[in-house]
Amino acid sequence: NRKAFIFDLDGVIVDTAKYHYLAWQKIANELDIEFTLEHNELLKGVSRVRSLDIILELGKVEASQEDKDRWLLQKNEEYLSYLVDMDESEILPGVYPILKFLKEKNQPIALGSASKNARPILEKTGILSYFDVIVDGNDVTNAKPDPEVFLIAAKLLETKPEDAFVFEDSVAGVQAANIGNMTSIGIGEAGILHEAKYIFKDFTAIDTNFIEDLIKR
Ligand code: G16
Ligand code: MG
Repeated sequence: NRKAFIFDLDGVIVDTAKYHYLAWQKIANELDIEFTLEHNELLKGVSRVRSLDIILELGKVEASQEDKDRWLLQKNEEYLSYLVDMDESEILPGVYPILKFLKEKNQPIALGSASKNARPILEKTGILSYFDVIVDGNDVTNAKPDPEVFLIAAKLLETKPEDAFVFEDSVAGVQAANIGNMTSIGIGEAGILHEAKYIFKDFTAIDTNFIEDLIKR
């Protein structure tokens, strides 16, 4: 069967989660809302609009759509300011060798991200050409844990969901893969990502034998 390898972006390929965090923290500060790293887990893999709602809920702040739109714009501008100098050095350890291995084995590769900034990040880090298909925040209506983003990716790669493998760092993303009937591979802490079928602390912990076994299934 034709397999598909679907990668989340933030927290899997690049460590942009820290930039999202810094940008949201700035908004939260201005609104006098306490926003910790623990709160930030709730935002991982979650769309920009939903992220703001979660922060406002944390602070029990009610806001007009106008205010929300302004903060969303402000957050994205702050976030983009961190991306200006981004280059291949920001690719997380172990990711590049796995991408290369999959390419050598002629495996279909997709990006499945909630971010609307996915394309420029892949361009800046020099790995855009590794992806046969890119599905991002501009293409989906339902946010993770809805499996839409991964289902579209599998479909475009002409692979059945049960033959697709999803690399994810967020709880919502792991759930999305599971709900979509795909094999979830958690990248991060086992305590947080316990719903994933497999869990690795990062890509340096994944060896090519593991990938080879997935391809042969
Ligand atoms: C990412 C991040 C989220 C972020 C979302 C939207 O998703 O994990 O924290 O809120 O994208 O990003 P943007 O504001 O750039 O559209 P993923 O799915 O790549 O982890
Ligand atoms: Mg992520």
